Amino acid sequence: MKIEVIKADITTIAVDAVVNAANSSLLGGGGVDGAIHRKGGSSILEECIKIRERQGGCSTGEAVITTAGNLPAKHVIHTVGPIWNGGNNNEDLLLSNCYTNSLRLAIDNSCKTVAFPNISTGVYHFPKNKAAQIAVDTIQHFKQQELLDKVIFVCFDDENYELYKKLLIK
Ligand code: AR6
Repeated sequence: MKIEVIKADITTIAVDAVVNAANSSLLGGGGVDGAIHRKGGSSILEECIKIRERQGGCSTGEAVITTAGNLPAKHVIHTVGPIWNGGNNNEDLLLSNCYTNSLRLAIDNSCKTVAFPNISTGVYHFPKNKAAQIAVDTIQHFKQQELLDKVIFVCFDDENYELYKKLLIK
């Protein structure tokens, strides 16, 4: 499994699954979530609403999958990152779970290429340096790597891009 880092808008990436940094309502919001719903169109929200009716949203650290609507990707995996609350509220494990559970769901849906945004580092205020370390560490230690071809970390801001490059390009 290859691991890459790029600086881009995740709504432009043609992979089997792009991951969305959603909230537990699954009803959309700002940041990357807003961009995915805006560009992907209403079919994504329609499926999110069906998932809500079935299971009542999505818990922190968990993930659900929908169509990608008009996006170039095939699927959107919606995961809910932890809101940073000082660091003693299980934030690290919950963030790591987002990456692991998203990849498991990708594999269950025959996805081979997956693109991640920098989950929780926007509105949810997870420290970027720590979040990048957790993301890279979790992906590098993922147990079923042979079932995937490529994971791309899609950074949107320079700070995250530099952090990920430092961790990945040695
Ligand atoms: N492509 C890639 N990354 C992006 C894009 C984009 N188009 N837009 C923003 N980012 P955030 P969170 C980066 O706030 O912290 C929403 O309202 C951004 O620079 O989107 O997990 C949800 O509904 C940052 O590094 O997500 C939730 O309520 C990263 O994406 C809440 O925000 C994550 O920032 C989730 O907060």
